Order: sequence, then C-alpha cells, then structure tokens
Amino acid sequence: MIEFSPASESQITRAIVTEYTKEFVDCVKTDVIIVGGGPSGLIAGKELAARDVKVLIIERNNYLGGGFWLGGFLMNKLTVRSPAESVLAELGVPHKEYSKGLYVADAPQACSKLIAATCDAGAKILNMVALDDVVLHNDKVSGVVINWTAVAALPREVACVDPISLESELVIDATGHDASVVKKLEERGLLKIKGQGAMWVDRSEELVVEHTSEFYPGLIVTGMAVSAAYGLPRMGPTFGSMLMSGKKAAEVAFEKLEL
Ligand code: 48F
Repeated sequence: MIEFSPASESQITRAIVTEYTKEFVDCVKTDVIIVGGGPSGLIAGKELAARDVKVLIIERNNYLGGGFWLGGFLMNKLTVRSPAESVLAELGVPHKEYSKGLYVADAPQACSKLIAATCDAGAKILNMVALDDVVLHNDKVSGVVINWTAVAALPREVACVDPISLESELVIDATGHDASVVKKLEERGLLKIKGQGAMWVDRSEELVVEHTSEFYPGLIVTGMAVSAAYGLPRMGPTFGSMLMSGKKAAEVAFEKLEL
C-alpha cells in the first residue's frame, strides 16, 4: 500500500489559504492586468511575463482557454493560417498543413500547452473572478474592479457584496466578442464602439492584428475584442490572428511600460 505523508485537515486548509492570499496580496498592484484568459489573453500574458513584466490574468470561468478548446461547431480540431503556425511550433503543438498555408492542430493539446506556457512564464491567474468595472484616474484606465463570478449568479437580496479594485499601469481587454472592458467605458459615454461586422475570414485576421492597439488611454484591446471595438469583420473558427494579436498586445504594452 502507498503511504502518503501525514497532514491534518487544518494544515491543508492553511496551505491553500496562506498561499492564495500571499499571491493575491502581491497582485493588488501589477504592471498589466489582462481581462480574459482566451487565446489572445493567454499569449499576451505569456509574452509579458517572459519579459519580467508583472502580469495578472483575470478569468470569470474556472477554466482558462476561452474558445480555444474547440475549433468551431463543437469540433476539437483548430485551424491557423500562415504565418501563425510559428506560434504553434513555439508552443510545441503538433500541427499539420491541411492545404497550402492552412494548418490544423488538436484543440485540447494546443489549449493546454498554451495555458501551461503562460503559467510557466510566470503570469499570475485569478479564476472565477469577473470584471465589474474599470478604475479610471484622470481619464486613464488604471486598474479593474472585480468580484467573484458567483456573486453575479446570486439573488440581489443575498449578494450585497461590494467588489474590490486592483491597480495596474495598463489593462488589456482580452474578453473576446464581449469586449467587456471597452463596454464599461462606452456605458459612461467615454467612447463609442462599432460592434463586430459580418464574416469575412480573409480580411478579418489581418485587420485584427493591425488594429491591436491602445484603444483608450491605459486600455489595450486584443483578440476578438479588437473586432468588436473597431467594427471589423468576424473570422469564425480560425485562431492565427488571436495568437498574433496577443503577441502584438504584449509588444504595445511593453513599449508603453518602457516609456
Ligand atoms: O472568447 P475568447 O476565446 O477570446 P479571444 O482570445 O479569442 C476568440 C476566439 O476564441 C474565437 C474567435 C476567433 O477565433 O472568434 O471566439 O479573443 O476568450 C475570452 C475570455 O474572456 C473571459 C471569457 O470567459 C473567456 O475565457 N471573459 C469574458 N468576459 C469577462 C471574462 C469578464 N467580464 N470578466 C472576466 N473574464
């Protein structure tokens, strides 16, 4: 019989609570907060953490990966178009050329490798935590207001739970089609977004990467949030531009932090 090391119930609880809160306290002020742990947010987090930027990813679900677990239509083969297969190669994701310049990989393998690479690079993650609002100082996004995801699911009379705030130099909206961070600014009349256009895969990927930028002072958009913010065509189930846009968002953030 295998004998496990002895540990009491209280010791296990103490280990969880102590280690979680230690990390949490360290994350109340970071260089960059990324809202959304889909492919664009994860790769941006990986790139920034690899360059020693203090980065925190906030994800409302228990699991990271967003839409990257499936390739489309509940089918777990995903596609990327050249040159984005280089990112799959970097992550060590096996892929094959289906037709000239169009590559296919197993979505669970690609997604789990991307998550692992982001964690290995040193990005910190708060899951089951949702964006509630933005922190705005002198017309610059300077952090996020967050609450446990579960709070929004509770009846109002049970869940009078004030959210808390985290500060950062920059925030990246990687919330996909929702563009949740950008919409918080729109709700206040600070900007107007166009909403995603109709499908045109051949144009949309380039446009998403091209428009990945600081959309409002302190707020960078990446992935499908770019599409929603700038009114670009949607691209459906292909992921090359999500990976390349995440990389560009990290570049934009890095340049701004260096100033
Ligand atoms: O949707 P998602 O995968 O965004 P992405 O990185 O990639 C888009 C593709 O998956 C696909 C596509 C192109 O191939 O059309 O849809 O742009 O990941 C977004 C993540 O953000 C989380 C959400 O749960 C998901 O994991 N998210 C969204 N809103 C919030 C949030 C919020 N308010 N607070 C925290 N997380």
